[in-house]
Amino acid sequence: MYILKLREDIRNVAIIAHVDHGKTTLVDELLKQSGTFSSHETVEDRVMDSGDLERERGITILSKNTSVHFGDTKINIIDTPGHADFGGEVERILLMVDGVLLLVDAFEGCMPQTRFVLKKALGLKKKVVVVINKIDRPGARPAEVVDEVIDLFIELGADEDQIEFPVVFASAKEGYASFDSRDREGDMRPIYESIIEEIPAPKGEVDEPLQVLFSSLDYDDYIGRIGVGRIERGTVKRNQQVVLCKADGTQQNVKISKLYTFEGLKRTEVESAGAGEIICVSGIADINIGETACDPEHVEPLDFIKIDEPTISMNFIVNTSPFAGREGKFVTSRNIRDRLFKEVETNVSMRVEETDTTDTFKVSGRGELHLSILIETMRREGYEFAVSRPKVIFKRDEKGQLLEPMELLVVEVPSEYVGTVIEKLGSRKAELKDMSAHDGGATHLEFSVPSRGLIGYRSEFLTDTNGNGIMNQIFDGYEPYKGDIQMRERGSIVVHETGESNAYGLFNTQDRGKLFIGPGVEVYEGMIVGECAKSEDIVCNVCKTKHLTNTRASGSDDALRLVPPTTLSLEQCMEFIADDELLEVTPESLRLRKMILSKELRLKQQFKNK
Ligand SMILES: Nc1nc2c(ncn2[C@@H]2O[C@H](COP(=O)(O)OP(=O)(O)OP(=O)(O)O)[C@@H](O)[C@H]2O)c(=O)[nH]1
Ligand SMILES: [Mg+2]
Repeated sequence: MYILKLREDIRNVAIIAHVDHGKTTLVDELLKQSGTFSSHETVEDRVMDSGDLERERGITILSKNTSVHFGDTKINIIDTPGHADFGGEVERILLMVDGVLLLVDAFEGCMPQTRFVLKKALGLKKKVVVVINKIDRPGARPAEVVDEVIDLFIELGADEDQIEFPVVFASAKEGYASFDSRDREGDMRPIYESIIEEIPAPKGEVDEPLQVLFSSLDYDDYIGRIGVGRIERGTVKRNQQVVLCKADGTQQNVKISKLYTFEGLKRTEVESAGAGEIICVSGIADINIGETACDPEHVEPLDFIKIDEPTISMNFIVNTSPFAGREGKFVTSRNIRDRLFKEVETNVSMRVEETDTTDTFKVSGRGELHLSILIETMRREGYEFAVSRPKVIFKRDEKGQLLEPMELLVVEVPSEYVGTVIEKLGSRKAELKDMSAHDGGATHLEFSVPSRGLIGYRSEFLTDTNGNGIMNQIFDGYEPYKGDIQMRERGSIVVHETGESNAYGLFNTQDRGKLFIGPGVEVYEGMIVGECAKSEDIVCNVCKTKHLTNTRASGSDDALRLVPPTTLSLEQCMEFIADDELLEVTPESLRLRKMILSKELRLKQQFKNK
């Protein structure tokens, strides 16, 4: 039998987990303790979260590569995003590695995304090392969490080999790890050792014909587009001619002008690299994810896994508000079109479609955060546009039956809120699947709920539980349509005429609901400045000034007590808007508006609809 050689000097590992379970913090520690940084270097926390939005929000959005050395072995590490909306990333990243560290929070235990990423890893037959992290947390329950992980492996149909997983207990934050759950000191050595002993060395012959599978893309202002992939077979050299096999089956002759490997946080240029290595290449202008670079004499493309389909979509529309073009640099249909189509080249689980109207594009993604990150990125780049209410993507089965996306929702709340949560979710067609009480008074609830029903629920949930609840959701396949859901219970407070809001106008409006703006804000007719306490929209004059009389009334404007306005975040705005409303996005402002700005025309439209 022919036995493939192993690259004993390399390990390729991805770190996977539910959001916030400490992946990026663990990478920090693995970098630090392997001596990657010199002693005088100050390294910021979560150094791999290098994007602006990543740092601001404290979440990982794009997976990133790094490497550390332990003894004679180079460990290539890929930090992955934990948020469910970026799950598409994780899946293809797994193709570059031979094993994973599955992190589970010692307090929270297994969460929806733990299940999702573990399922993918097991499905691709990757070796799993379980790391019970945050062991330092008060209330950490490592033994119970290990049991939960075992149950999860069984439930996901792991084979016997897989179930024999090694476990390390760690505090990424405090910088120690141990095979004993009682230890609270030490260093990261047990993690490095587990990687080297448990995760198989990559297989591959350096003398065979070249085959590189690209699973990720990067961009650099100086060198342009960069393909990140793993050498499955052979050796690649700088300036080598290769045949690039595209996803559509076509082939292209290209030259790899430069070649890099990951060393710590940097890309280091190398002359050549052999099977088992993770590399970056530049010089291929239109390289895409899923493509294989082959030796021209042996063109054998590798299979690429199917990326999960989008479940939610919204329209990106040219801004037509009276304030259009004031704040943005890129405002035309052409600008928006080009930017959106550029996005989908690298953002693989996103789709963009043209529509019947040239100024509207339908953008589909894996969830609200997936779309809101794109919106935020574009506005920071100087784009201005409007978006419509996010809608879930329906499908039909073979028999023509309407299907809708479902979510598995896991809620953790103090027991006094259980009633409200169940009731609210019930009206959103959620079905309670599981309920159990934890020590310390928290109740764990699991629901199956239409994705549709969860749009806009998060802020309601936070209010209902006074911020004491945690909710996590994950896409859970398509099911037959569950029937109508009454969406927003309240109407909007709509501006009567264009002008500037003032204290008097706002004072006279604030009893009607919750205001989103304070005085001194420029508004236009048809703009939305608050949520109405009633179920229908009301039109208010927030720019109205007091009639001047000869004798100044005793209470001047200063005496008008205004309730502080509620400022909505981008996600809250997206969740707030109704079907006949839009969110206007510019580099400086987020404005809510009716699609039809004039009250008269809105009434006519309503009349027609009846
Ligand atoms: N107490 C404690 N906190 C930790 C530990 N590890 C990470 N944290 C904290 O948990 C939070 C999330 O950490 P991250 O490293 O960003 O988590 P992540 O898994 O990379 O998150 P995503 O990439 O967004 O999925 C941060 O506030 C960390 O400081 C730990 O071992 N103990
Ligand atoms: Mg992270």
